[in-house]
Amino acid sequence: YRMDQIRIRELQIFARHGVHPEETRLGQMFILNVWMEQSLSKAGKHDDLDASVSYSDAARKIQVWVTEENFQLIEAVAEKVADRLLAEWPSIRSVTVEVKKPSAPVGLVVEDVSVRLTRSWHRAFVGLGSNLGDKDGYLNLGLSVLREDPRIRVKKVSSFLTTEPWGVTDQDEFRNAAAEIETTLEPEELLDVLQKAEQDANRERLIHWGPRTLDLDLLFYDNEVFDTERLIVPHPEICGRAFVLEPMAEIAPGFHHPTNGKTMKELLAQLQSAEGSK
Ligand code: A4P
Ligand code: MG
Repeated sequence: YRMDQIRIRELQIFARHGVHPEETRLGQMFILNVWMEQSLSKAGKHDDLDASVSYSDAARKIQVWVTEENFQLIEAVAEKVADRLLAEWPSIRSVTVEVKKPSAPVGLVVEDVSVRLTRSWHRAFVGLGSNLGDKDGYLNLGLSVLREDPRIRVKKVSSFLTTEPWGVTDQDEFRNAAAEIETTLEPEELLDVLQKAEQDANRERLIHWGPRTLDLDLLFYDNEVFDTERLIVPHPEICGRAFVLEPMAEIAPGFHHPTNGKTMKELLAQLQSAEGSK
């Protein structure tokens, strides 16, 4: 379904973005169009500005963001405006930003040149595991990395569960958890954040082999299903792993696995009855 929108049209801002030295020296006019998607139901029905985004506040902030630093590309201008709007107003689910440059030094007659991009909050789930050292400390370290990233909001965290090692069984028991997050990052950018956190955790240890101090897996990203060189989403082993399904069933029992349509609660029950009948 389509969401309600607030739109700021043809906002004119004088700024100094561009690749050519004259562009940064002289400056020129940029024109922005902004579409902010959010539910306006509460604001509309109760005539309540606090439930909406003040377009004058938004326009003023955009003016500051666009002029406080100089970019080479209007792509970068649009990216920054989208990123900041999503961070500034939690009610905004998605923004589209168009940046037009009517006086671009093209050397031909053109009306304007422009870029337009859309950025949104996505719902994702991250699995956390540790079986070495201060396990809870490592899970908390992983969570704090997520919490500190302005492009990530941690919505829900499961309890920390003690689980038997799966796969290679002659190792110490694990502590596992799952977290529901919202993020403006694309899947591969999110993986970068997860892998950086794993590295940070491992760097604190002197042992460079053996069991992992912190394992962060991207379990789900919206309802997307894809398989790239770096990333398989949903994580391929979810349905056979109680240490993933248990914390998932705790925080999102009704969430449907996008490839088989079953909920986390159903998948956990299915796995438990299969294991029980062995
Ligand atoms: N990769 C592909 N898809 C993904 C994804 N959805 N999320 C790639 C994260 N990474 C993904 O991962 C190897 C590569 O997988 C990455 O470079 C990434 O590009 P890794 O974490 O570096 O390697 P790994 O830990 O050896 O593999 P993996 O698959 O994460 O290990 P497992 O299979 O998770 O095994 N038992 C219990 N009870 N609890 C546990 O947490 N964990 C493991 C680790 C074994 N047994 C366990 C537990
Ligand atoms: Mg992993």
